[in-house]
Amino acid sequence: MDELIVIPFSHFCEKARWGLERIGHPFRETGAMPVLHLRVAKRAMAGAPRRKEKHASPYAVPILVTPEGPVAGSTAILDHADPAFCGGEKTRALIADFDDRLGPHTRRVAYYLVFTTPGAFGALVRHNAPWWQRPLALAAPLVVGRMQRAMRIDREGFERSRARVDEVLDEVDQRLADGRAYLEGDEFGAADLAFAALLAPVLLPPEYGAWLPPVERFGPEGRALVEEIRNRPSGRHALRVYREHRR
Ligand SMILES: N[C@@H](CCC(=O)N[C@@H](CS)C(=O)NCC(=O)O)C(=O)O
Repeated sequence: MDELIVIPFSHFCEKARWGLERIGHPFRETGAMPVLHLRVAKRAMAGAPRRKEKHASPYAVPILVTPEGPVAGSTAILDHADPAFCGGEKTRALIADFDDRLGPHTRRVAYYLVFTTPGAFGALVRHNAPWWQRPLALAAPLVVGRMQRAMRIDREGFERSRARVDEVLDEVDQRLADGRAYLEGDEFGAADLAFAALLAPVLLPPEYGAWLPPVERFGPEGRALVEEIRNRPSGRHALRVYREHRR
């Protein structure tokens, strides 16, 4: 059976996991915490051509390990499982745009909120890590420091990324303004899945495929941010997509 290597709470991993489940492609999941994922990913990618990722390292997850070799990247994984799943050119362009302009920025915003909330990163580890990686929670300050540097997670980055998320949400609000039920019309599709998964770190939908902190855990700034996103048309759309299509 194919093995999906993930950082369990990562939203790009959620996109792949949700898509594979929907397609009905059998897989088992191997989870690793950030930084520890590097070893697992390097082993999985051994011998494969080096990837160039715009917003992540060459060892970014998700990676699907298949008998034919590793498949890296959420969309490539879905294509491997079902070449028709991501639809035609227009849908693919929309998904690629969410990958590029939404995912990296929701991640930075969410990590900033987690890193500035006492105990939140440790809780993410304790709830999501395989048992033998749980002691990592004790080394949280070291791991957090490394992640902050690697992903430029600071106040300035948070504010810049927050504005970028809003830009994409404005566009999605606009797209939904004609009353359509889904991003591309009447039917749920891969673009809805990608959008909802990549927005999830700042939406915190209860149906998410890994443990995310409940909104009450954050301070006033984080709670207000999540509530604001949940209450705009694009946020309501993603919440509904989770409620009606995640399981
Ligand atoms: N374009 C990639 C992005 C994947 C990505 O950014 N993965 C992040 C987790 S959200 C990661 O593995 N970061 C750690 C690293 O880059 O080593 C995809 O669609 O899968």
